[in-house]
Amino acid sequence: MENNNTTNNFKNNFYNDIKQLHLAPLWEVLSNLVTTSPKTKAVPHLWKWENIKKHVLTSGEVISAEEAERRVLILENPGMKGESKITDTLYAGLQLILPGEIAPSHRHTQSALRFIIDGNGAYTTVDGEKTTMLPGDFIITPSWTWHDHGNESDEPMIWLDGLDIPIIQQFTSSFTERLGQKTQIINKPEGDSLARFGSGLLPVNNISLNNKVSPVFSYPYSRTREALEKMKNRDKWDESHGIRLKYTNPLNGGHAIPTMATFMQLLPKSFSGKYSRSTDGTIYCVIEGFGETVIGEEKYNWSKGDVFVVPGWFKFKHNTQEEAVLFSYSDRPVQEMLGLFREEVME
Ligand code: GTQ
Repeated sequence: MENNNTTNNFKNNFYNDIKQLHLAPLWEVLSNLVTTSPKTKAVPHLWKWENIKKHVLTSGEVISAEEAERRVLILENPGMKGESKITDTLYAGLQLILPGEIAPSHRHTQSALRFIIDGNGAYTTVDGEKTTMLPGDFIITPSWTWHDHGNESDEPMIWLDGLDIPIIQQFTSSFTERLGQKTQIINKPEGDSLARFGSGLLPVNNISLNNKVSPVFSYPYSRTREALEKMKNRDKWDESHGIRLKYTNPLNGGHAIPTMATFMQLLPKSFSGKYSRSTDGTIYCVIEGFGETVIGEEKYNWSKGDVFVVPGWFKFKHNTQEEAVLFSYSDRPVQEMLGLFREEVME
């Protein structure tokens, strides 16, 4: 008895002493730190366009784009409330620009992508070049490029914003600046970057082939859709992902954005996909069609404008009623660079 007490006191003293010195015993937390397979607080979730569109539009009556700087409703993962994250490493939001409004020019070290959901012909200006936005278009805002958004059309425009905010947070590398003027100077004609870099040709001179980010700012849906359409009758469908293309940097064939992989995929009518899983939690946005994604054992029924998230290492499969087209993004490039990316098809 006496001996036991002595041992207990000895141990308690040890734990108290080390705590005072900001030391902690690994043996109490090791199995939570180094897990046998990925663990995340993120949960699967589906945001139905028909339920959220009206609230995005109402945000236009609550605050102006200029006052808000960016008028966005964040898509928060229900498992990570208040963290402004949709997965552990990525952010998503729905941004609204009303006719006549301008979201003033700024830049930041976070990279952004825009996937256009609704509206007709608002614009974003990136690094001196204006780009008109149409549904299905994919537009990038590389790290530290000036960008402002505006709407000279007569309809509200809503798009999905994807940013690497949590990654930049992890690396304490967030910087931002405001230009101090609403709009930046436009010094290139519209379509310049696409003409120069997005036609299967590259300028011969003065091009650095190891630029980490694509020099193409805008990947119009018309071209993406045509590529999928041409491929669908000839190519073998992937048993889990249908026909899936990745947006690339034409300088090196890598991902368009260094921190975020971006994809567009076509699923045929009556597709019944095989379960698969991968280490990159992925955000999907529906641009055409109807279907469902089964995440774990739970079914998520989707249609145009819906956004859903599949957290990393959750098994999932897609089924369709109609032919469907899905945009998606994840942190895959970072995992690939670090040699961490894994995926598997489940039997
Ligand atoms: O459009 O620059 O959803 O800076 C969040 C932060 C959009 C933007 C967001 C941003 C932006």
